[in-house]
Amino acid sequence: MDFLAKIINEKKQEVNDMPFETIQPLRKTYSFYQHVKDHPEKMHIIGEVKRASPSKGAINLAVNVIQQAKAYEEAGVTAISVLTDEGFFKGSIEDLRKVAAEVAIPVLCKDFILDEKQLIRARNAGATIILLIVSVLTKPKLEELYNKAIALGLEVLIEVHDAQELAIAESLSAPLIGVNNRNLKTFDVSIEVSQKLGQQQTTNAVYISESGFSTSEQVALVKESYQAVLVGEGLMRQNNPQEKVKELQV
Ligand code: IGP
Repeated sequence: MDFLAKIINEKKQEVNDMPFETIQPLRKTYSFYQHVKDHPEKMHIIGEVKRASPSKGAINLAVNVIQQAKAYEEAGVTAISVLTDEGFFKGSIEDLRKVAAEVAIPVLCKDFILDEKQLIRARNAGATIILLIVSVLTKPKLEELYNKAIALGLEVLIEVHDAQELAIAESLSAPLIGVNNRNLKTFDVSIEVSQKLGQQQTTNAVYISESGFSTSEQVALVKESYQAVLVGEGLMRQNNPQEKVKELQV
């Protein structure tokens, strides 16, 4: 079984056991999409709080998530992503809740979302953006969750990894499209994935290149076709994440 299949197997069980929460008020912040459109001159950065990953093991297990997120915010990131998967990434919804309570900017719930219960849980914890990964959902399920998330007032980042998936995201007129440079089945990372798909964008979406960034030279490679980059490990391994965010701004 590949990595992704293992993750999804466990996630199905987790979601099964998850209670249906009552809906709490949406946390107030700006729209990530609108903010990027209003500031087209710069390369936006989404800083990710990521303790560990299935491919790398521990990255920064004992991180103080609030300190880390505040460092990102002070350095000028446009949003913060928090890995909430416990089994494979050692994150938690509590990590997201803590971060969202302490920052003013949009927070993305980074998880493998399969069910509406996860949308409500993310919103109640303070997320204003959620991730939907095309390769783990059927087209009808993707559309259903996309529409439910919008109805909940959430912004949706649709993640793709190849041209076929990109076409699906674009067919939904998704405002936020993420191209993951990492293949979730093998965990191989190549920024060329974003460069190649950069040629195939056909909508007015905000395009975000995700994974594998640790230098400003790498960020510059995707500057032409992408308005934002999402950076996890490259910031989590730094003693001074704030300095690193500034360095990556090209
Ligand atoms: C961050 P990196 O290489 O900077 O640590 O990658 C982010 O893109 C990655 O964590 C990610 C991810 C995902 C994790 C992208 N899509 C989906 C879990 C699920």
